[in-house]
Order: sequence, then C-alpha cells, then structure tokens
Amino acid sequence: ALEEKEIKVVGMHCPSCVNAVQLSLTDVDGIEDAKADLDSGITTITLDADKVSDEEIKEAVEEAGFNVE
Ligand code: 9UX
Repeated sequence: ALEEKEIKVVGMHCPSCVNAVQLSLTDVDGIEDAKADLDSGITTITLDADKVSDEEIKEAVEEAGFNVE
C-alpha cells in the first residue's frame, strides 16, 4: 500500500537543488512521488513501504548531493 513519509533534507539552496532531490527520489523503484520544500528541507515522499527502505531513501538523497538529517 502507498504511504507518505517525511524526511528532512539538508543542503538545498535553490530550486534546481529541489528538482535534483525530487528526481533522484522518484527514480527509486517503489517511490511514486517526492515533494521537497526549499526553505524547510521537509520532503514528503509517497512510497510503497514494502519496496523501499530508509537506507535506499538516504542513498538517493546522497546521490543527488545532499544529506538526510
Ligand atoms: Mo545551484 Mo542548488 O548551484 O545547489 S543547484 S544552489
């Protein structure tokens, strides 16, 4: 089943950063949507919890060049 998970991404400084984080996350199998807020870093991920681990989420954010707080 799909559910929403909130993480906090640190290091985003512009809309392009936001785009990079969102694209890297939605590229993960099982992640349906990702919406990152530039100012707060709060990122809401819509995912299939059976398919996606917290570690995979962290790796996707780090691949884009950012970190999870
Ligand atoms: Mo522009 Mo966001 O260099 O890192 S893409 S601030």
